Amino acid sequence: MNTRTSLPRLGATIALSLVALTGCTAPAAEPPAAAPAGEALRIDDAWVKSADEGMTAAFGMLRNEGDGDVTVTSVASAASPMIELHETVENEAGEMVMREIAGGFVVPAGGGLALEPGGNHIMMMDLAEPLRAGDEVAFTVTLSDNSTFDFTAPVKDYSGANENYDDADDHEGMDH
Ligand SMILES: [Cu+2]
Repeated sequence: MNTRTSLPRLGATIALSLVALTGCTAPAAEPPAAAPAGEALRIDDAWVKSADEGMTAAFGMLRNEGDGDVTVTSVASAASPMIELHETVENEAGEMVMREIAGGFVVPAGGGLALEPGGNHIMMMDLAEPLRAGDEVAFTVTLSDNSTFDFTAPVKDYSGANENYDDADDHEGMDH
């Protein structure tokens, strides 16, 4: 009898404590066991393809100097409010098409992952303003442990990298 009446109160007390606890500790989370993945990552020879509007892409060589694989889960930039991580694959018709990569970009421990025209790339879906050769674009990369890594990349003119979109019907005139 006693337990039946006191349990709901106990539950409410626990819930309140949890709210108070998480409210207190949220700004200073527990230190991660390993170094943040963002500290192990760098990008060499980063660049962005110039474009007046719409879509373009960013490339470079991601390098992981850490002991564990690093997974890039998202990339953000003021230059494009929407950015996707794309891979390029051969579809059933034998055409090379690009599509959002499942699970993000995995950069192996001690290794690299190339982002290049015709391969993996950071897809800028909708430019906020024209990107001209010589401009610099700032990016923030978020990794699977929620650490981040910032880099800037110069804009270059490039006539290639005109892959087909996976569902080309929905993206007529797509050119990146
Ligand atoms: Cu793409």
